[in-house]
Amino acid sequence: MKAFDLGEEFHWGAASSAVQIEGAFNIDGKGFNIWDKFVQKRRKKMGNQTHYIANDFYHRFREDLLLLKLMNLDSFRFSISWSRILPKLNGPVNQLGIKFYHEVIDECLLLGIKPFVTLYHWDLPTYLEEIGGWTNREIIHHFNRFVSICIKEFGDKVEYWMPLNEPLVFTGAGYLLGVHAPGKKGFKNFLPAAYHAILANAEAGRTIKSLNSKLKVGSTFSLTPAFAASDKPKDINAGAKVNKILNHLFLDPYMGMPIPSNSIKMFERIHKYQKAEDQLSFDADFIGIQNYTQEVIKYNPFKPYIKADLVPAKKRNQPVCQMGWQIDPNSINHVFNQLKTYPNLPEVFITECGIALANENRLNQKVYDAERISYYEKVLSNVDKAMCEGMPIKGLFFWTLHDNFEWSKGYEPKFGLVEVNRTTQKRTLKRSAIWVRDFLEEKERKEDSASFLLSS
Ligand code: PNW
Repeated sequence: MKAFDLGEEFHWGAASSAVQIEGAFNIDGKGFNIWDKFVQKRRKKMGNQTHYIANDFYHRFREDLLLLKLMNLDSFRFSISWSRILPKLNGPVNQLGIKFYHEVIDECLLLGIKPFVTLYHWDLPTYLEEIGGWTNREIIHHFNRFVSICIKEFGDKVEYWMPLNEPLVFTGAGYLLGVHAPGKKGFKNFLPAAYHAILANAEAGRTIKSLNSKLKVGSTFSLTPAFAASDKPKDINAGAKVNKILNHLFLDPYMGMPIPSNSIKMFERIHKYQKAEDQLSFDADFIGIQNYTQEVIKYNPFKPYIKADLVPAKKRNQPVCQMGWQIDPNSINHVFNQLKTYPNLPEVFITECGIALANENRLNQKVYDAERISYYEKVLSNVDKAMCEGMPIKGLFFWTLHDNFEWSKGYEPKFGLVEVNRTTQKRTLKRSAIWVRDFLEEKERKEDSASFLLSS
């Protein structure tokens, strides 16, 4: 088995988010968030699947953190549920929520696992959505209050902080396409939501640094390479536009470059929300990149504003995962090429990467997910290569620790290294989890003997 080099200081982790694993959606003082509401409304459409119990991480986190340990992972990425900490508009802090996250963090530290905390993984409190959510500029103030509370509580135990998870996905799916909570549609919602997410991202970073300059701060961005379907100028133009939206709209201003608002006529309106004093860039300690696939784009004159369409992977006869996404572990190489163009690139963490596969290959109660292993092997060798060429990658998080609630798609897509029985909550390591355990063990053995040889 190959032991990837990737240096000794590399962080190996698994990633997760509150809505997708915690459950306990209405106990111990937690308030409602937009996903609680969205799922309640669409319950029938979703075949009665809810995140109300999910993986019951709220009660089983000790067992789950042991699973990380068992796989020799040294880091855990999870998110803090905003409405568990602040259940009411301008109301008091929910001490039971605070206690829960202290317990999770303490357990991580006890086991020698580094906590990496996301502050917003899409679960806006409903009381904020009632006043417009991300479309209302007041979100900046509310998010900063939540961020400050978390930093004051947990900042002396947690070094790595990620203000936002994938601003493109929660604004695009939630405020443009309406397929994620809060289910809003159209540019009139998307443009202000996107602008306020860009600003909130930078403001939250500054808030964290002003409270404790030693903390490491960086947001996470979904980066999905987009290619033109043909050499025709119209397709090339369509591909370039979609590339700007998918890969530049949020990352560029964070890195100190202009919002690429000239790529689509409609996007110029984003500046309506901008005030002269707004500082959209942030001098981040790191950025988190999340890549799952790539897209192919063709010109479509009937698509309002964008005039472009994705060509589904299936139509292109490409292998797909359960999400319908093209399986291509080499997509990440294009992301690295994009990152090389930023002159001030900070450290990079791959804060998510993964593949959704049905747990069908069973033998003797075990899940043989060979395709996940070969996917990760290829991703890791691409990461290895990029690092050899000088890309400052400092860690990688598998998405995800265990099969969980995949948002609007419910429990069908399975991204986990660990299987969860939905009736009994029993956890079973998949073959890929054993593979992670073994190659990390092998890596450690090699490092030990190398340092022994060097010291003798
Ligand atoms: C991420 N895309 O979302 C999220 O951070 C996770 O919560 C989620 O479970 C995971 O990926 C798998 O879906 C994405 O369209 C949603 O390229 C959409 C895309 C990428 C990531």
